[in-house]
Amino acid sequence: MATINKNLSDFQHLPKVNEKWKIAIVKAEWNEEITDGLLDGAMDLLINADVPAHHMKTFEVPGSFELPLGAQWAIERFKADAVICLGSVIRGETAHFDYVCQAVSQGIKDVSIKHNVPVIFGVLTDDTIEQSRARSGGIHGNKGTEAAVTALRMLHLRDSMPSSR
Ligand code: DLZ
Repeated sequence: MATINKNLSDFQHLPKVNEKWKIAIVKAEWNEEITDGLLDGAMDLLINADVPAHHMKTFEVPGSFELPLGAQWAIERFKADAVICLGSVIRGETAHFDYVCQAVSQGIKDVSIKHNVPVIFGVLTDDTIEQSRARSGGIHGNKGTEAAVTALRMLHLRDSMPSSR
């Protein structure tokens, strides 16, 4: 999340991209105005970082609740090295907010650990749509851009970490 202390959207020094890395984006259709903004931010970053077009693929799921399974399929079938999950959950008047947020955050973490693949949490969890607009290309930056930076940084870390004891 973009904050006054840390705004990854301003990240200037991207790790060098290995042209073999395959990156999947899984985007929720729910609150599409917001998730389209997140997708634009993520795609712009990956293109500017020179990720080859044929190694990027976007998959759509109905809502944020479906992001973890979409990520799992992207790993198993597209053989993604990293998955960027993009969603927008807005509190509104319903207890759905808490159930969806809890399930998505746990589910994304579970898929990541199970498959040993970075699955990035690019899900906005806001009280109002105005807050979400501010974080999907508005005054507080773009969480989708930050999620893409995080994916590249994790792959760089994976490939640079010594594997010997
Ligand atoms: C049902 C629901 C509600 C109330 N709110 C949101 C939301 O703010 N953001 C979102 O991505 N999805 C929402 N959903 C849909 C659920 O994620 C899910 O798609 C359905 O419950 C079907 O499993």
